[in-house]
Amino acid sequence: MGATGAVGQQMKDQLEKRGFPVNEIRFLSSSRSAGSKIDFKGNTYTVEEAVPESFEGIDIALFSAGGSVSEKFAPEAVKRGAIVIDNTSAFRMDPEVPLVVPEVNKSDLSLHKGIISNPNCSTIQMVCALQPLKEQFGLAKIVVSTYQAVSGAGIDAINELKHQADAGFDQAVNADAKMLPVKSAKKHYPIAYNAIPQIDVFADNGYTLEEMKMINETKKIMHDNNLSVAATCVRLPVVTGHSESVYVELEAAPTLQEVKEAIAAAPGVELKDDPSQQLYPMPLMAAGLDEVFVGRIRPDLDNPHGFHLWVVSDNLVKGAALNSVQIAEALIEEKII
Ligand code: 11C
Repeated sequence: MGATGAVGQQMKDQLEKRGFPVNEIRFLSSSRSAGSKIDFKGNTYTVEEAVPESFEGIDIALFSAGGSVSEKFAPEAVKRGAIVIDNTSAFRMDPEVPLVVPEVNKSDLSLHKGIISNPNCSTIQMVCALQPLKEQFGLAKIVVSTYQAVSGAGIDAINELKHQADAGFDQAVNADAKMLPVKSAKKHYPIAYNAIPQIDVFADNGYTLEEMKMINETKKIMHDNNLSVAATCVRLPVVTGHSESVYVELEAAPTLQEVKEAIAAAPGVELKDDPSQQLYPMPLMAAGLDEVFVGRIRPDLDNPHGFHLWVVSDNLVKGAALNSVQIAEALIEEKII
């Protein structure tokens, strides 16, 4: 569901690339995109407009078409026997719905009641990097600042960045802007040559919803309501790949080498950290790749429990499509489906 969107296209690629066992597949969308063609494993499919009956006979329904679409169609899919893996925020904080990053809390899948939520992209990459530190040293506090790509806001936002960038720096301040910081906002700002410290709308507490997602989702995935988490989320003129500067305080006081070894051994995470070679992760080099890359690891200069990390991952891959497909794979591995 949402097959023609930025994440939907990546989901199709991941299913193909990972050899997911598919007997039959349906590509669904709103009426706007219905009729477009999608190639999958050598066959061409026509995208169908979703109706409740579209989910008859479906085992696993991957959703990424916006929260209101999930609210409308996910219960219809569940009613017809499907397990829904939903990549929207619609159900993430529902206590009845597992919110899963397989590297962190795969065991929560067994608690599902039909819907499983895929976390927000910026949350996923952070918890993948921090889970090994939690397991080995205990986590007390996280302060994260993000540097997020426009692809998180969809294909129209990517096109707007390209258009504004092509128009050049001299035109940047007056560039036509309709998509960012969020389409529904009263004011829009150009993203080319800019940095926008607002992702999604503001909550009453002065944080944006993106920041609150990082805070609340991290606590839920890590099963720790007492974990202290603060987030500042910023949009940059990067097409794909979210970056995060993470300050973490651990319960233990490990050495830098111990922290690096823990991160290097973590599933789905790659250590890319050698200042002598100017080696560190960057979004341009992470685009299209599966891993969460971590570098620039430094001990805090004042607090022996504190460490600073730089975490980069493709927000459409591990941050969305890959994580959803890994959840589907885990359902099979764990014999839940
Ligand atoms: C962004 N993180 O970069 C958002 C996109 O809740 O799944 C993903 C929104 C979500 O704009």
